[in-house]
Amino acid sequence: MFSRVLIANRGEIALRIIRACRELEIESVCVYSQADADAPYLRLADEAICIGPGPAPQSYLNISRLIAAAEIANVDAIHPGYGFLAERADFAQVCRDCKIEFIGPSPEAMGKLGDKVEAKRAAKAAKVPIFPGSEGAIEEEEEAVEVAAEIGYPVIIKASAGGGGRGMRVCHNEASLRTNLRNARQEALAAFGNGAVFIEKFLEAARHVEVQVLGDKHGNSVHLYERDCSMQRRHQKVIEEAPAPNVDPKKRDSVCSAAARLIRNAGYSGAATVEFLMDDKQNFYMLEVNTRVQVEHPVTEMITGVDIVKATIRVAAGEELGIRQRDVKVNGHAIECRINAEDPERNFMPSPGRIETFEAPGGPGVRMDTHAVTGYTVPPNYDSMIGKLIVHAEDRASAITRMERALAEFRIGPIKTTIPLHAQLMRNGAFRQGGIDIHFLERLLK
Ligand code: MV4
Repeated sequence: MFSRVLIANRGEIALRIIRACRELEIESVCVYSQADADAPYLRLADEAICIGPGPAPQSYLNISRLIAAAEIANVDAIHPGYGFLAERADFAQVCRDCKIEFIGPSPEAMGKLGDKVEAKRAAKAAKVPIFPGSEGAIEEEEEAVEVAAEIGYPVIIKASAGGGGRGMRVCHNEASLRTNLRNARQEALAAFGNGAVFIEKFLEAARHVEVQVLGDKHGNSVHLYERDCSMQRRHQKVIEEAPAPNVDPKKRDSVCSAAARLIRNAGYSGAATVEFLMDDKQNFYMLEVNTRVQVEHPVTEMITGVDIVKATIRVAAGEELGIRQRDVKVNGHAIECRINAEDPERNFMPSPGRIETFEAPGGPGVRMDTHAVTGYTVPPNYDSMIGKLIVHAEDRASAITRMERALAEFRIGPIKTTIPLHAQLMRNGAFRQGGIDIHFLERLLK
């Protein structure tokens, strides 16, 4: 096992990794930017190293500074968390070249599953359901027109290197396909340095269902069932839950097994999420693979009892997963509300600043993953998420009641947060039924 791990991240996920290291009796070294110099979680690490000014390109995204810190601190491994450098195959390769273990997949596996065209190819070979569309990247405009005629409009153009909804265009006829294709290529090249685009059938209304998987370096892989993340705004998830409500058990088992097969075939080690859209007949279509630990991993931890962050560290150190698929059971229901320093009354305008009041909820079945405390100042430099409130209960209805109770206990001021929005959503009839689609929240907010 590792002796020392460098955490190349900040905020709640840095703290989550510090805690995992402590429980594994590994020393943690946390890097921070000048904007985070006063953050209280840094004192919970064994060592903290300033790597530069607030702007991420000069700190959390700066590979040479991170490697310098890792060399000085003499760590065995680097945990990237999520965001920043977590899905950069070039960073994983630099770590390998410097003989520092990257806690995540190999650069090869990351490169393969992180590219959407490659991931679709791998999915097809592993019999993971995908949308009908072009075989690989589009080379000629005429090829796209032929494929679209075959699968029928509407179709969607996506950038192979894109993610989180960037570089997508919906086309309802041949003329718009031709125009959009030229623009999409240019945009993809400018934005991602890779002009490869592909097309597939566009699905209007759907649910976002994603499968959590874990792999090790010995060819073992398991799935930890699925999450529903349909409650989102502008491709930012707002509420996540596990398991996905109202899904047929046979369809669930088939899509979850398929996801585990995909990462096993790719020789993938670490945590991955295979994202799907699910239509109203509960057909699944893979969207993409996220090659990292995700923000919403706690809901899966709560229903399966598996510590996903510890698992990523153990498998990176070469240990076997030690989890048999038949032993992974779903226990009850978990819901996560993302607490953002934003004003839902003012179009989600960021609300950074000093937190004067911070009274977090507690009691049975309540988990708070946050680095915020009374007196903490939310810096304006980064993502506005300041924490996650997670509840676990015996069933979905009880979990909703418990979340309402926990949200009512929560006091944060004077900064604005998304707490009032969550309280409203917990009372919403469609949400309470289970099975809202990915456009629900944006329709509601209009
Ligand atoms: C789609 C789609 C409909 N049909 N693909 C958006 C983010 C990226 N991961 C893929 N996305 C979509 N791909 C086909 N063939 C609709 C979306 C989409 C979406 C997906 C998941 C969660 C929220 C979304 C919001 C708008 C569009």
